[in-house]
Order: sequence, then C-alpha cells, then structure tokens
Amino acid sequence: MPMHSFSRSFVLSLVVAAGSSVCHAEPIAGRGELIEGTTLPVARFFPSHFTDKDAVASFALKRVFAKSRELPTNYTVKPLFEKLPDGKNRVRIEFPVGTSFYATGEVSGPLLRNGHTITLWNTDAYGYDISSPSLYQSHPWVLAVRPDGSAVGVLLDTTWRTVIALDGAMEFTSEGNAAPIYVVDRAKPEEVSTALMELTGNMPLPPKWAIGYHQCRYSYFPEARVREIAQNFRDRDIPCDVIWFDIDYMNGFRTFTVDPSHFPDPKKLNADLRGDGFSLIYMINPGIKREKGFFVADQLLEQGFEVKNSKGETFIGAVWPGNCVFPDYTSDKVRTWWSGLYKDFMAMGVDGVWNDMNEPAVFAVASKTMPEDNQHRGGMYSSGPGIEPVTVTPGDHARFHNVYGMLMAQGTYEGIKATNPTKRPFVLTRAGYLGSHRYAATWTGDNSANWFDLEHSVPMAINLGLSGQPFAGPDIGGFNGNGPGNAESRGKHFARWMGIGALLPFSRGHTGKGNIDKEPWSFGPEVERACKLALQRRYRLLPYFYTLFREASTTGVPVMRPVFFADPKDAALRSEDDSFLLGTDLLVIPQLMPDRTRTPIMPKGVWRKVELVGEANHPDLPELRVREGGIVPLGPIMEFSSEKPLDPLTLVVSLDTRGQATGTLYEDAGDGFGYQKGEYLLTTYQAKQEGDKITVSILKTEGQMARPARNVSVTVLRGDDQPALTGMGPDGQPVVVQVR
Ligand code: NBV
Repeated sequence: MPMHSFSRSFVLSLVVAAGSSVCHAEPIAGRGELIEGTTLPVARFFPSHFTDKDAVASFALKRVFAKSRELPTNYTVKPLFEKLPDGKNRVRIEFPVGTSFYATGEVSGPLLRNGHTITLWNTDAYGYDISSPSLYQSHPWVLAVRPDGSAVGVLLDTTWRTVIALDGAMEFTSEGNAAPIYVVDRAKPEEVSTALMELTGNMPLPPKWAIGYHQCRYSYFPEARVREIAQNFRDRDIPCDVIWFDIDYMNGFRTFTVDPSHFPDPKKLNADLRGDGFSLIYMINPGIKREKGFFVADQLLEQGFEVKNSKGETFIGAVWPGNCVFPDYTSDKVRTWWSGLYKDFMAMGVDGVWNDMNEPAVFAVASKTMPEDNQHRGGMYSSGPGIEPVTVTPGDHARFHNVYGMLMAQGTYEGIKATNPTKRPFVLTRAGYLGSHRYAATWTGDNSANWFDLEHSVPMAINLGLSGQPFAGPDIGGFNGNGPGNAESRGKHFARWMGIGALLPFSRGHTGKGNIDKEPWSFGPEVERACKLALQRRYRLLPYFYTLFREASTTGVPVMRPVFFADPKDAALRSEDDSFLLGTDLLVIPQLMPDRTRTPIMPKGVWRKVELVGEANHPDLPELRVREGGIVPLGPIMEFSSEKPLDPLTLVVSLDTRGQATGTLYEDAGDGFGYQKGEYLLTTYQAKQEGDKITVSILKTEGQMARPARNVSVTVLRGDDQPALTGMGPDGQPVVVQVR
C-alpha cells in the first residue's frame, strides 16, 4: 500500500528535478505528474521542497500508485506550495468565484464549508458545537464544485496535524514532513467520489443486519435490563436489529472482560437475544488497565507492544479503568496480536465491535490525548488482503495521532474476520482518518440533545459521505443531555430526530449516562407512534438502502447525498442541507425545529410524494419524494432485517415526462462472502407507459442468484393529491397497471 512507492532513485530524480530544497518565501508550483491505476486521470503534485526524507508510508491511499506519465501542460488545477518560516508546509489552490467547498471529514455546522477552517487533529470532543476546531476524525480531503458543476477533489497525503482553510481558496497547512497532494478533476461530483474510492479503497459491503436500527445507551445493565429493552421492541412491534453493550458490561472497565455480577452468563444472554432476531455489539477501548495479572496488559507489556514515552519507557495515561497502557497499533505485530484477542471474545456470541476513545482519549491532561513526543515503533502496513505491504518508519505520536484510531479499527476488523471468516465484520469506530471506511462505520460522537445538533446531524453525515465514509450517523436523540425544554418539547425533539435518524445510513439511538430513558417508547404513546412509523419506514426501505450500500461499496458514491448531486449546475442547491437524497431517487425533507419557517430548496423536476407505512403528513416525520423517472424498491414491514423474505417486493414507480422509469434492486444472502463469487442478483426494473397501460418489467439482471419466487406489487405515483395506481404479479413477468 500506501507508501508513495518511492524507489530511492525515483525520489532522488524528483529532488533533482525540483532543484534545491530550501525554504521559499513565495509560493511556487510543485512538480506534477499523472498516476496509474485510476479509471480517469488523477494528478499528483509534490512540493518543490519535498525530499526523500519526506517520503513516508501513506495511510490514506489503499496502495502505492506509480507515476504513469507527465502532467499535461494544459492541466487547469495549479497548486502553489510553500515552506513557511515555522517549518510548516502550505499548499494553496485557487478556484473560480462561485466554487462551493465540501467534505473535510467530520465537521459540525453547515454542509457548505466556504469560509470555514478546521484543524485535523482527532479529539475527544464531548459536547462539541460548530465552533469546535477539531472533532474525532481527520480527513485531509476537500471537494470543490465549480460554478459549472464540474468538481475537483484534493487529497493531502499527510497524517500530521493540518489546518484546512476554505476562505476563498482551498488551503492546507500541515506540520511534519512535506507531503504530496492528489488532484481529481471530473465533470461531476459523483465521479470525484468514485476516484476517491479508487485511491483510498472501498467500503466492504456490511452485513444486512447492520443496516437495520440499533439501540444503545451508556449503558444497559444488568442483564435483566438488556432483556427488558429487547422484549419491549418485540412486544411493541418496533423494528430493531441490534442491541449495544457500552462500557459498563466490562469488569472494572478492563477490555475483553465481562462483569460477572451484572452479566453472569453472557453466552446464554447473547444466544437468547439472537434467537429473538437481535445482533449484539460490544465496546472495546484501547486504554488497557495497567495491572499485573490482567491478561491483556500482561501480554501487551511482556511483548513490549505498548506506546512508549519520549524516554523509551512505557507510557501511562488515565482512562476509564484508571492508569492505562496503550497498544502501539502502528506495528503490524501489535495489530496481529490485537486481532488475536477477538477469538475468545467473539465466541461469547458477539456480532460486532465498537471501538471508542481511540483518538486516543486520555484523562486529566489538557491535550486530552497522549504527548506528541511519545514514540511509535512502526512496522509493515498493508491496507488489506492482497495489497503489498510497505514499511512504516518509527516516529513521534504527532505523526501517528490521527491514524491511531483507524489502525485500531483495522486490527479489530481483521480480528473479527479471522475469527468468523464466513461472516462480514462490523466495526464502529469513533476516531478515524481518511481511509477508515475500509474497516469501520462511524458515528458523530458525543453530540448534544438540542435542536442545533439535530439539524447539523444531516450535513455532518453528508460531509462524511463526501469524504469517503458512507456508513455514518449521529446518536439519535443526542448523547449529551435530556433534550430541550419541557417533557413535551423533549418528546417532539426525540420524535423528529428519530424521523430523520431512521433515514440516515447508520441509524442508532444512544444517550449518555445519567440521562432520562431514550428508547422509542420513553416519551409516551404519541412519540412512540412517531418512532415506530419512522423505523417501519426504514425497514420498508431496507431493499433500497441495501442496494445503495452495495453501490457505495462498488462505486464510492455515498448512500446519502447532498441535493446538489441531483443538479450540480444549479447554484440554488449548493447550500441546501436540511434535505438530502438517498441514492438518486429518494428526496428526504426533514422536519426540524417546530417554529422553523424556511422551505427547503428542491431540485428541478417533479418529485412525487410517497407514503410508506400510512404516515401521511405526520408532523414529525420527514416528507419523502421520489424523482420522476425513478423506481424505489421496498419490502414488507419487519421487526428485524432477516425476519421475512422480500415478498411481496414493492416497486414504487415515478414516471418521467416520456412515461418511463427505471430502478435497481441488489440482493444477496445478507451476510457472508458468496456475493463475491457471483451469488447475488442485481435487477434493473423498468416501467413504460403506452396508452392507458403501464408495464413494469425486468430490463436486465446480473449475478447468479436464482430469482426468488415472489410477487411484485407495483405502486405508480401520480400527483400529490391523486391516489397511486397499483398492480400485482409474479416477479420475472411483466406487471401491467391500468391507467384509470
Ligand atoms: O463508553 C461511554 C461513552 C459512550 O457511550 C459514548 O458514545 C462515547 O462517545 N464514551 C464516549 C465515553 C464517555 C463519554 C462521556
């Protein structure tokens, strides 16, 4: 992977070509070239002060990309590099007036990043707000959309602390070694997403259960409480696939242990819950209690696998269990050891793992993390199976801080996969870096139970998707606090957040310790009904979501998209971040603060209102609209994702002005890797109106999975006030709908 495959002679020739490597008072153009291995051209630029000492392993790129040819002389993006007097490296790129900036990873506030500055430095940002300079993740990546709708993505290949300023121009200022940038110039923003995937790797297809709804809190214990939560979901017919075990399940916060007084028989508990259709996710943190006789600490210290301080001694920092030692995940040997710890743990009946506090968070120090001069040993790094490893040289924590969490998540992912090789791993990580999507989904950390964070949860998830992390979402309901105002407004706030959260790629309710209960039924019958409808919508939409996850994993185009993706030339859509798109065909118009009067800006064309579960005009649920020309596949309402077969398959059709529509459906076993050998079915359905008949049929199929024997129920949307037309027939044969 990920070292710029600098053979020594390559680096030397580069240095010679660049001339002297001294400080430059004025910005100057770097040396550009095109790289091999991408579908369309990607340019790489090195600062002229770049030397072979700067050439370190990349953790963002999925592999080394060799030069393919010289940069065409008419290449329009012209970065200017500068070595600043304080030793920092700056690169600045000018764009035409009217260019809109997005991405930059996990950022609070609006979708449009023009005028914003962010510092990439993974931080335990409890209770953050839009003024927080750094959150939990670092993505040195910006998407620029020019006024004509063409788009440019820029990746600065550094792990060091970096400030991204988007004040007119695009500017990165980074500490540490000089680094190259990768520039993707494309006709449309989607194509930039695809190029980003080609550079950084793809998100593996998640197991289907992980796309269902997740219920969490800090923390459900003892065992009886966990059972009660699970039972409530089933008794109340509220869909839910996953129950989470936060830190209190552990014995004295020791990782890989279970508190025997609260969970005397976790294997039985897990088996019972699984029998009820739940999957179970348990938290694992990087701070390992420094205690003789604790097997994880003993193994870590005996092998010398811990992070050291600047004197080469074991670094000790306080976290939940008290004084802790920290695995040095920059070493492949340490990651392999860490992976091995999951074997016994998973055997308890664990389905997925949650890595928290992995910025890494350290208590009682102003920096909230370990000292920047702590030492990491490095080793070999490969981004995944079959990718040739590169050497990671040892270095300071300052260089590895932003990738510590990602490397932990990678070790976790690989451990889970080795333990259960026939299952798709699921990992959730709090800290991350550009490339984390190769191993883990993410959530937006310790947000707050207020209206602002509810509103910002939409653009936060969109910008993560535009930064290569499609599997993201907030703590639904808010982590910090009970909610705004009195009991009634808290209930409304929760219902509205569930309405939106149920339509985000990662959908999990969670709240902090000491807060009021925040399960769907905790706020009384009215809120419970809104939550139930919200979640039933998600489950009806699961076939569509799963199709979009598959698309994201193969093309890099995110599941959740900004509305400007519908028409990148339309300047009016550029700052719209209340509404969002799921795929190309479904527009979600959320209900935010009750007294908010702003009307979201819609993309041009006809977007027809659709009702999925009898929720018409519910005041707390987002409005859903289907694009003209689109077909959205739906399944039956279910209580968990594998409860029922996809029968009937419902196709919601919205005809365009020519009387036509198309849409796709991806299906496979829902878990395992058979899909990689062709055991899947990708069907493109088409609808055509001729005279007073609309015929829905299969346009093409891909994959070797047999088509299940089932019925297709067709719903053809018309005007918002006109009833839909319907028809039914066996899948595989044309269904004819009579126009009345
Ligand atoms: O493990 C407890 C919490 C967890 O619930 C939350 O989601 C994480 O972001 N964790 C942080 C540590 C304590 C936070 C106050």
